[in-house]
Amino acid sequence: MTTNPYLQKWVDEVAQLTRPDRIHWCDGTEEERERLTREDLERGSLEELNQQKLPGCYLRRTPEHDVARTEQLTFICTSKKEDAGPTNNWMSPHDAYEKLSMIFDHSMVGRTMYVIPFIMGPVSSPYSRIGVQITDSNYVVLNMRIMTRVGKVALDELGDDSNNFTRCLHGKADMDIHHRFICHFPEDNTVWSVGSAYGGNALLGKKCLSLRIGSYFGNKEGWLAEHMMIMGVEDPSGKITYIAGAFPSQCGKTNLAMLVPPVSQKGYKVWTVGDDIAWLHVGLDGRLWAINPEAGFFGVAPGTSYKTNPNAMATIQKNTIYTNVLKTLDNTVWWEGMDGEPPRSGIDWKGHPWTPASGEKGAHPNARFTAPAKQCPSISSEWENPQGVPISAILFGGRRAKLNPLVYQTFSWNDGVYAGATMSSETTAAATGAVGVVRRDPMAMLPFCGYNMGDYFKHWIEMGRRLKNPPKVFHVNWFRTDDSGKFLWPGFGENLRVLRWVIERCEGHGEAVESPIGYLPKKIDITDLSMTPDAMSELLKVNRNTWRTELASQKEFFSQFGSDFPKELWQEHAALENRLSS
Ligand code: GTP
Ligand code: SPV
Ligand code: MN
Repeated sequence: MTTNPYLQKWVDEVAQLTRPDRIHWCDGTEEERERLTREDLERGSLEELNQQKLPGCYLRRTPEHDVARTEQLTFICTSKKEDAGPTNNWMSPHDAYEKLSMIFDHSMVGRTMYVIPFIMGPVSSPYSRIGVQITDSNYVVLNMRIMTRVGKVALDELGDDSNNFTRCLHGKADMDIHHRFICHFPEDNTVWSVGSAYGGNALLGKKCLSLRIGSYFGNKEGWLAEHMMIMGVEDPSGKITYIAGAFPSQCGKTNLAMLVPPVSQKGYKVWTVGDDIAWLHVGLDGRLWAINPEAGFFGVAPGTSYKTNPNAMATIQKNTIYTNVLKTLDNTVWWEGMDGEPPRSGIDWKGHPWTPASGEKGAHPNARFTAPAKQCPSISSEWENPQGVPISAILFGGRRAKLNPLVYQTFSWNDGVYAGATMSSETTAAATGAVGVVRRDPMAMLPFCGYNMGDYFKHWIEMGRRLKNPPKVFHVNWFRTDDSGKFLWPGFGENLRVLRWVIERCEGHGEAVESPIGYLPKKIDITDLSMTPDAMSELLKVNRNTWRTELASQKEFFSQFGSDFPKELWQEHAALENRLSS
């Protein structure tokens, strides 16, 4: 399928190592999808769902130990350990190649090795990047075909004599968690992942290329690869403001990107550009421009409903792969938080008979849907614009029950970088490990930064110097709770009320009150909301004592970077300390 000598040589080398029975070059055609699907249906690793109700939709159940990203098995393999920084797991490239080669050795005997050329980013965008993933998993191919632009279009873009593509090697091997490693070799523009077929571990265009490898190149080349959704908010006059938002995994990016304005917000529309990843470049106009490198959504199923996210529900009615959801008696799908009553019985994500009384979750808390972005009713007409969209505001946010107010605007770009660098959030089911524990997650990139995070902060500061018109930077928190643990803010569509203040601030007119941490809204429109003024003032409360404790914890976090840390963020830290004590 290609005459590119670099690509041919690499595919030969991998085949020598893994010894597949067959090699198949993915062309991205419909026949290919049908054949791969049929094979998986025959093997029982995919189940056909009700084709009247959910045409083109299939269900996959993964092994119980392979349901989320495994951060402890994810490594940045740079020649020097300090280049990976204190927040990443590190392995030397030599050790990693050796260790993983042993696992990959003959691991594809009896299997087909798929070669998937893919583009991250719109076709013929100067900001897009080419990857080629090798895998022995049909499921991974089927997902990659939705999440990226695959086949001939990618080979054409790569050309006959370019070596400029990310080599993404993936294999199931024996699927033993003790033989699972997700290793990144940014110096070689290479990813090797073995032993998992789940999402971010296995769809290597996503977190591995677009964030870990991407951020490494972004630092070298002067752009940013971020864990951000991108949305356009159209006001009643037709003016569209583009906003990018970084929230940790399972903290509301997809929902915000697909927001449906409530009836009280007449004349507003929201357009979805991306729901998980943004690549940001400095434009000739001195603004920050964003593309979405992905072509699909790998979204969280639980909590998704016609009430919370109707655009997502509409998107996933066809051509969707569901992973680890509950299957109902009529072969449709269900998960916790879906509309209406739970089904009276079904087959749970583990493949066992389930009833609401069984006391078990029907869907895994990190159950997901994979669906083409173009099926989304709110998809922006600009989502494949090769130049991207100009960003007016950046939102940082997370789940913090008590600390952060609903929204505040930072004082400057550097103060905004500080707000991003000090982000913290309660952990979720998107990664294995305890759920609900507060951890620092700078810019929602803690698990995804492909180099030393201290240098990453410096790079953010440097980007600000190059932006004549930088976006305004805000912090949001949809997850603040009252004393009984209930969310104070209705969230979802109602978040538009907060975005309206954000946009007013970008335009220079929204009214604000200054607080030690930043500008708070003088007023958020709560017409038609059953919210008490007390709840609103609780939502916007900045408790000086809690923030002083927070400062100490930030200091501890910053200190681990030693000299690899921008002095500007220490200055912002000191400035906040001063404002809190004055
Ligand atoms: P990843 O795909 O893991 O990166 O997640 P994400 O950041 O895209 O989060 P997503 O939008 O899928 O939301 C995660 C969970 O949070 C879902 O169960 C949502 O229903 C819930 N959620 C999203 N937005 C809100 C909100 O505004 N308020 C509340 N209370 N919950 C929300
Ligand atoms: C996340 O965990 O942030 C996700 C899902 O978007 S995964 O692709 O598994 O990383
Ligand atoms: Mn994500």
